[in-house]
Order: sequence, then C-alpha cells, then structure tokens
Amino acid sequence: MFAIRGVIEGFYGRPWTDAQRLELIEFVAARGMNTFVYAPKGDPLVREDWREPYLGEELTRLKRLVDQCRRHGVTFVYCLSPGLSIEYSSAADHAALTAKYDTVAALGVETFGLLLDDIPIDLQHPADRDAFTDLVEAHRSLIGTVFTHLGPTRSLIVCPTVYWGSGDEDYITRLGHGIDPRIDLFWSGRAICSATLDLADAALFARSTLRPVTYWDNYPVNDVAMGHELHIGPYQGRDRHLYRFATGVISNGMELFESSKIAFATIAEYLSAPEEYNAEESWMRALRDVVGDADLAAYALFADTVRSSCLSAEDAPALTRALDAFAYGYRFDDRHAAAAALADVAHRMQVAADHLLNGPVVNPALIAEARPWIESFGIGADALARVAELARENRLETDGPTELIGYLTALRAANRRVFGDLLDMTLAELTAPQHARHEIPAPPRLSTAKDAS
Ligand code: LTM
Repeated sequence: MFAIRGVIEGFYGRPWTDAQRLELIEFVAARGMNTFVYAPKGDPLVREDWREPYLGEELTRLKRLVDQCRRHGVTFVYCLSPGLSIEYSSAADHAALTAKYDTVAALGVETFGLLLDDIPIDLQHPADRDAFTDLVEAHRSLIGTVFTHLGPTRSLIVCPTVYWGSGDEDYITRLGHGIDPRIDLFWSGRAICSATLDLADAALFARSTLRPVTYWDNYPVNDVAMGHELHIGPYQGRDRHLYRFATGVISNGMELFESSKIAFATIAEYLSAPEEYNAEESWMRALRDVVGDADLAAYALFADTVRSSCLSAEDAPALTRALDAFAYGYRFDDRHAAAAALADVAHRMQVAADHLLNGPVVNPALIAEARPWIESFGIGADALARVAELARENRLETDGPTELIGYLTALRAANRRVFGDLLDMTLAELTAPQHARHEIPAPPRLSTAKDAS
C-alpha cells in the first residue's frame, strides 16, 4: 500500500464548510486514508492574506479539524501559499510566515505544507532580484528557512512552482538538489490533470529531485475551466506498482463535496491495495457506498454518461454501444426493432432522471449538487425517446431536424458535460438542415490540463 493516502482541499472556488471537513475526515479514515491536507485556495488566511495571524474563532475552527484528525488517526497537514506576494529576501516576511506556522503548531500540528504553485515565475520584488539569481534560488532559501525553523520533529512538504511535466526540468532538478532530502515534494505527474501516473515518470522525478514523489493528483477536482464537468467516474490510469516509487497520493477534491466522496472512496481502495485494484469494480462499490442501495441503479445509469474527465477516454460507454446498434439497425437491418431497442434505453434513462430529480433519495445533498447534470441527462433521455419515436414512424429524416433541434439547443445552453460529445454529435447530425436557421451555442468540450491551470 502507499504510505501516504489522502485528500487535499486544494481547489479554487468556495472552500468546504467546517462541518463538511469534519465529516470528510471521518469518511476517509473509515476507508483507510491517513492524511488530510488543508490548503483551500479560497481561504484568505492561507493564500491572499497569508501574513494575517489566526485569531479567535478562526483558530478555534482550525483546532476542531486538528482534533478530529487526531481522533481518527489522520495526519493534518497545514499549508500556506505565500507566493503571490512574499518578498523572499525579507526577514519580516520570514518572521510572518514562521509565526503563522508556529500558531498552528501550537495546536499540535506536526506536518506542514509550503505551496508555491500558481505564482509568478519571475521574481517580482526588486530586493529579491538583487538577492537571488532566479526563482529556484529564492525558493531554496525560503524552504531552507522554513524547514530549519520547524525543527527536526516536524515535517515539511513543498509544492514547487513547476509541479507537473517531465519531472527533470531545470527548476525542479535544481530545487531538489538544493533542499534537505527529508523534505517531500508534491508533483501532479505529466500534466496538471494527468491521464496516467506512470512508473517511469516517478522514477525520473526521483532521480532528478533526489526523493520519491508525493502525488498531488488533480482528480476529482473540477475547478476553473472544468466547472461544466462532474468528475464521478472510475479512478483509473494509475500504475498498480506506483507505491514502490512514490510516498503516496493526495487527491484534490471538487467544491462539490458529496460528489467528491465517490472519487475518494475508490481512490482509498486503490491506495490501500493498488496491486489488486480493479477500477470498474471499485467504482461500483464507491457508488453504492455514497449513493445508497435504493438509488444505485438510477444513479449508475446517469453516472455512466458522465465519465468525461482527464482520466477517461470514454464518455458514455453503454449509450455509445446502444447508439451504434441503433444506427446500424436503422440503416441496414430491422428499422422497427432498432427503434424499439433505442426507445427502451431512452425510457430507462427517463425513469432514472425522474427518480433522481423528484426523489425521495437516500443522499439528497449528492443529488442537489448533481442536479444541473441530471437535468441535462433528462433532456438527453427525452431527445433519445423522440429519436426512437421518429424512427418508428419513419419520420426521422423528414421531421427529425425540426423536432430535435430544441433538445440540442437546450443541451448546449445548459453547458453541463453529460454524454461527452456523443449525444451532441448525434443530434447535430440529425438536425443539420436546421442549423442555419437557429443560433446554436457551441458545444461544451472537455477541458484540457492547460485550461485547468
Ligand atoms: O495543482 C496544483 C498544484 N495547483 C492548482 C490547484 O489548486 C487546482 O485545483 C488544480 C486544478 O485546476 N490546478 C492547479 O494548478
């Protein structure tokens, strides 16, 4: 198993509530994870206003999280992200930074993060340009100061500014060679959101930086340009032997707290037993775990059409097969049988959408978060039912363009990535003659890792 198994609240957007964090710590601990990294980009005391001290209620809130972690055997990692404004050569800034760590250390925290991601790569302060040749030198100096200050009984993990890529870039290599080998480094793999985490990359990273990688895995996070995606698909593409080359994996969550639990539950299984891990089987267990037995069939049907993410090349596998069969049957075989089979698929989807949207459901918070995607799923189901009906009545070519255009327009306007490109392409083809007469917004596409930075 991996030594470090956990979750990072490290996304842009509205941070989780304290009640959610307390629940999360219990949730992940019960599933074998052992680390919670506190690093919300939207908490001003962590990033924008990192110099501001913790006072009163803010400190009490943090203490509750620390205590919850202790109760559940989870390591609480407290992070600061000073890189937007810090003057690397300033003694006053060093004092502000270490004082803030000291306040948190007084709560019993022993593991700290210094996050230097998403900051300017050029030194901004004139004094820093005089003091250091470049960012690497400034970072080596700052990391050394913090590590020395924390002392030998505390641990430090750093997120470098170049936290993805080949693993042997000049910045990361020089950084690794210039900091104490006991300091851990986060890395997100080949890309910001990496389709695969590979042994060869991990080995190269270790050789370049003189330490094994600690993965900051940007899944299921869906912030910034990924907001139209809902990352509830299987956790896959991670080598089953990665634990031999990496200290661990920390999964970056979505602002959508309940939905993130699906990923966390299946990631917890991978991290505890990577060699036995089966992505699809684990995913089903995670769905059952979070969704509940009563709604599993409906939610699983929906979730199978919402697989799009950096991890998945498949958008909606079951529906892809159904539409392939329909297209073949309609054109080359028994047209009415093809229409009947598609009508059956569409009906099951309509029933599932109706059940999820109109309840009652076991986990209402989960369904509330996913509602916009489930609504698009419902529109898609209705569109497919109409396709089947038109096909049965031999009107698909004649009336399809006018009768189906509304569904396509509604799906594009909703801008929620359901069915990947599959249904959009199907409806666009069936309605092609109507396009000139309607202003149809461009379809939402899968965001790229670059979009997400
Ligand atoms: O991934 C890292 C190290 N930093 C940020 C995250 O805070 C953000 O959540 C992800 C996904 O957008 N990308 C980043 O660059």
